Amino acid sequence: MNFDWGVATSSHQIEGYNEHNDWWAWEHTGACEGGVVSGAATDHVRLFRKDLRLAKELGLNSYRFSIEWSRVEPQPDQWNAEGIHFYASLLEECEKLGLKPNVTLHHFTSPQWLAERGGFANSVSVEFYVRYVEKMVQLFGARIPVWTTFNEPMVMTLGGYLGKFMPPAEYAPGKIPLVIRHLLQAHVRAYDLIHAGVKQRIGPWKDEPLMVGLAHNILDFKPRRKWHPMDRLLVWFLKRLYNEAWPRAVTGDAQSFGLPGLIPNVEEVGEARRRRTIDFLGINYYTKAYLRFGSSDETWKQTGQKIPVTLTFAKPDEAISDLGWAVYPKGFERILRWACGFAVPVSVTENGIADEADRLRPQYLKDHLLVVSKLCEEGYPLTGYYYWSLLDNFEWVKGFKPRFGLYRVDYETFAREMTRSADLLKRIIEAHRMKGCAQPATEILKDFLAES
Ligand code: GBH
Repeated sequence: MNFDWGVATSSHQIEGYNEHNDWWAWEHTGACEGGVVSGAATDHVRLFRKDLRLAKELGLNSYRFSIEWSRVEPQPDQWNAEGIHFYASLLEECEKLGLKPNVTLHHFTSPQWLAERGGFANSVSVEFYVRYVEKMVQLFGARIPVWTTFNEPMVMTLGGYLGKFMPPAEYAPGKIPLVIRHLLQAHVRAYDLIHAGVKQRIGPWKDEPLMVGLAHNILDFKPRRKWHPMDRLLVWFLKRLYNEAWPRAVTGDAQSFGLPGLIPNVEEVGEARRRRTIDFLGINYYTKAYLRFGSSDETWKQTGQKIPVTLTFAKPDEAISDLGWAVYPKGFERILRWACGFAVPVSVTENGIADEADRLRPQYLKDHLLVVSKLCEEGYPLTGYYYWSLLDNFEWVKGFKPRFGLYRVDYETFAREMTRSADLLKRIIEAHRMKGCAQPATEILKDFLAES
């Protein structure tokens, strides 16, 4: 069995100079913490060759990145040669280095011209997205073995229209069903388009089955007060809405995106009815989430509304990342077992920790890989593990402070520096190669667990 050992990145977080997307515009209104803007980010646009070599140095065999829509189509129907050339070069470099590309077509950012037309709240977004995907298939279809249509559609929707941590940052729950509907339509159309449009394959992965999927964020929800019926009810709701709705909708099950009394259900998307529209389910897992019934300053700050829901990512006694997210591999295990229940292969498309000192990351990495190895050995259909992220990067509304990278980035000089965790991952992969194990193996990981 093959296994994808990879790292994941996204265009806007590393490339720099994405001046034609909605995030860029939003950042310039002072929306991010400390008023920071993505600017040059990690200057990956210039340094990508070097960065891919850093990935290769770890012994990885796959790389998940995203195409920046606004870089290839800065104005509607105007295809930018330089932008297209950049992704062609990136793919070429992947081929040279033996890094199988897993290409995300949309990772939170939309062209500003689309945002100005209402973004995914407007039904024209579906047609625009489809045309963009058509173009990418035409240009790169022969060389891309793995596609991700959208990164975390649920996060994007709730962040844009409820939590206000993403553009358009409106409190508009009424638009949520509309946005989801359009994202689901766009996803299904893209799924069909890629399968129908890719006629001939070339390059090192031409014989691998063409895989089209979705990257879905999962939180392991818990009631903040174990005994509290309202907290428990919230957990039930959020599991259904946040964790379950998308995987069900793209595997032919019900499309129940609603939240009675708060968010109306999405009107059925006919194109998605009773059919599977993913070849793999990408899971992005970081942490757990506690839900408490009752409003808080935090909820108020985020939404400007007295919504009686408080979301936290750790209790006071738990080990936490620099973002305050609990380190919780147990939730990872539970989530992966659950995710494998959708009867499609599952790939961990993101898993990582913001840890500037690189103090918790080595253990985090080992514990989460151990979960993967255990499930692989039990026969679960896990096909890959992508660490988030190769480099420190622009962590959206939080700016550059949170550092997720296996390589540390000096934002003055753009120098990259290997962390202890990167070296650990490198040695783990090396040990697997030496023993001829394609998938993560508990036997091998045990040796590393003994290290402090
Ligand atoms: C992923 O999203 C992204 O795909 C990636 O781009 C990102 O860098 C990475 O994770 C690390 O964050 O209620 O305001 O506290 C993670 C999505 C981010 C969703 C935090 C929930 C909580 C926002 N999650 N968010 S808030």
